[in-house]
Amino acid sequence: MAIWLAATRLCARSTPKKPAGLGRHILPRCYSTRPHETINVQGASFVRDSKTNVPASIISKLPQRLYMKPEHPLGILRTLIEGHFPNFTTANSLSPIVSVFKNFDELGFPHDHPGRNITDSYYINSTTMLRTHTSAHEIEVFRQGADKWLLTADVYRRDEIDASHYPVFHQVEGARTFDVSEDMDALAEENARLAEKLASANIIIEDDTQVTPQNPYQNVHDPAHAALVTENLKSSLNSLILSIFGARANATKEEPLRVRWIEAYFPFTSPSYEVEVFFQGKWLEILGCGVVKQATLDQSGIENRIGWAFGLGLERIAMVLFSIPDIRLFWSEDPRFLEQFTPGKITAFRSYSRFPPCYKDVSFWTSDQVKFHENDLCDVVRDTAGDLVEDVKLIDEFVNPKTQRKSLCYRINYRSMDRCAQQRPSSYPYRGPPEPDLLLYSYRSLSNEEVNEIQSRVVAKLVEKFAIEPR
Ligand code: FA5
Ligand code: MG
Repeated sequence: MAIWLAATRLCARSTPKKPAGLGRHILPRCYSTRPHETINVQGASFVRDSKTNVPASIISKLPQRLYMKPEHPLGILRTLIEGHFPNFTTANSLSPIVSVFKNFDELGFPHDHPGRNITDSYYINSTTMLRTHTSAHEIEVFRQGADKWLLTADVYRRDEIDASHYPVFHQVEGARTFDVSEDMDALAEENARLAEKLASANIIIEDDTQVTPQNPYQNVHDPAHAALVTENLKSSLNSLILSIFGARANATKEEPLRVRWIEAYFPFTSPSYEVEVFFQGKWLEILGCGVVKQATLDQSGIENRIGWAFGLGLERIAMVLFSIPDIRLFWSEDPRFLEQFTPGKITAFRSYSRFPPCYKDVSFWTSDQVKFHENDLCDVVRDTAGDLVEDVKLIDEFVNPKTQRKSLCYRINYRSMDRCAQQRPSSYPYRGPPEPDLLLYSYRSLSNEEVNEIQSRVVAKLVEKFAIEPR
């Protein structure tokens, strides 16, 4: 299931002001109370409106393009994947600023899909957003005519804060299409070859998936063709996983690499699947995929073709392959991180410092007037403290039975990854224009006073934006 489909923390937002003529408080969120101002994103100016919710800390990530750095773990992994699919056209420079239409509507996302919620996605305004997945470019790339392609890019989602979640991550999208009247015999032969190779490899593929009315072949497809394409999708991805994980996973005869296929749902594929890999004692979801909805190919002007597509997360795989314990490290500019990696090689990361954590709790009454969502707190925290925060957890929640007021207590865990006795480089960590909050960074060890100061800024912003009442 797409990650957004599992989202449960959905709620509407409101600002402190009541709209004229409406008897309820539902108004867009607080970031957006200045409708006539503009927001500048990568040199372009956009009119803010009620949906604008991209903070400066996120905008500062757009130019970084970590996946294009040959010596960066994300760049190394992208190159490895592109090497596995040598005949695929690559697209690596597509702008993360896309229309809402392209990210959602064009791919058949229903209007009430949770991913569209402003608590889950970053909107520049009502019509323009930061892409939440690389699938946003599927139709555009299919239209360019390549029948096999890979596309790597940064994607943006509002999310919680912990060691495996970051509001910016990277995906590789891949797709392949076939001419229904010409390619099917060759496809059957290719499938047989791939199956033979996988059968002799040290890999266990657990696949109990069925084609069912809930996850069907599409009516417009000849079931025999859809079966061939599905088989090709599965073999192609199993082969990719074997080549990425096979050596690193130290698969032995006794403990071969294990891959598990699960039925899934995406609005733009059918049948759809997710794939998990068993690594260091846990199942790790690494990708979503499926047979592309024919409507998507029709809109791309390739009506006579049938095809598959997948989207995989680079960070999840890179954390495993390079033994990187915290997703924030991918954004580190500390030479002690960057100098550990060599283009083309997978090497295990050696931890260079582990500063002690320092946690601060914030307890408050939420406002009746302004809706509060945990992702709001996470954005405020990231905007104020940047990557100094390791995680944010709700540790207490209750409703006063007399007043019905709700109290929440969050624990914000501050821990620097990179600090050492050095001056702050002028570019660290924010490359855009100076922003007072982000200047709180330094390369020194993180002191209690400094954390107190950051924490009081976080609380002040929560009061300002969400009318909370500290307890
Ligand atoms: C998608 O994003 C679909 N666009 C994938 C797809 C493409 C399906 C083409 C069908 C055809 P999902 O939300 O599950 O699906 O994300 C895909 C992968 O991105 C996940 O398997 C995971 O590896 C990675 N991913 C998702 N959310 C996060 C996150 N918060 N942090 C790190 N990686 C993530
Ligand atoms: Mg998923």
